[in-house]
Amino acid sequence: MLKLYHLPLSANSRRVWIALLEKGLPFEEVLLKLDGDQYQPEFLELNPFHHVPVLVDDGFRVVESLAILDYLEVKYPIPPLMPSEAKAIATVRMVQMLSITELWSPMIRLTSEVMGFVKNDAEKLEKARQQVHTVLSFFESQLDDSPYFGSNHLTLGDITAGTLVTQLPSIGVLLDDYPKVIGWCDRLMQRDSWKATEPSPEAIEALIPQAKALMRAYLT
Ligand SMILES: N[C@@H](CCC(=O)N[C@@H](CS)C(=O)NCC(=O)O)C(=O)O
Repeated sequence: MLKLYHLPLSANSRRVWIALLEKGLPFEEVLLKLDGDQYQPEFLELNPFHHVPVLVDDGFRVVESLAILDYLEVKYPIPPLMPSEAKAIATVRMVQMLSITELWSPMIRLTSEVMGFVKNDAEKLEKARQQVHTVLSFFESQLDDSPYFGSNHLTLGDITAGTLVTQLPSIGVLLDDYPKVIGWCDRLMQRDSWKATEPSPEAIEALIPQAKALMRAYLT
């Protein structure tokens, strides 16, 4: 039985959760609060970097959300969430890597500002906004006429980027200049996996103290 250690509200966790649902795989959940429980020795043994998500499959442990997605795709290939053609694979991987390396960090800064967690200086905020818009412009160009990144079907690129991009309006980044991105977000949010994993306002409220501590540690 697959075991997922996660925090449902974390975008890093949510992308694995969505992939499991899309593939129809049953799994056991171990919920962390990230209020210090990620430093418990049993969890550090699983992930010395004290991060969720962690997947354990029949005694085999995988950390890092993108590695987990790759593992699930190869071990449980039906339905496929990865195209097989060279250009499509490149598109999916670009979108995944840019989500992690270029989008996540400025989103943390903008979230910390909207929530009032950190006093950000104006220059850093402007830079964060620009970084997000550079990614959005690139994503808009990558969608071409296909409904998903590199494919007519949902891919790991959509799941990885979608767990971040669909949250942008809630931190003050409007998508108005990116009509293809808007249409793509709408398609994602109509999926059962997206609806089942959408964070509720109550869950977001309950996470505020941990989110504040984690973002302060990340940004300062
Ligand atoms: N690169 C990692 C990032 C994981 C990550 O940063 N997880 C955060 C939650 S969003 C976490 O567990 N933070 C707890 C901590 O740093 O102590 C991945 O993609 O899995």
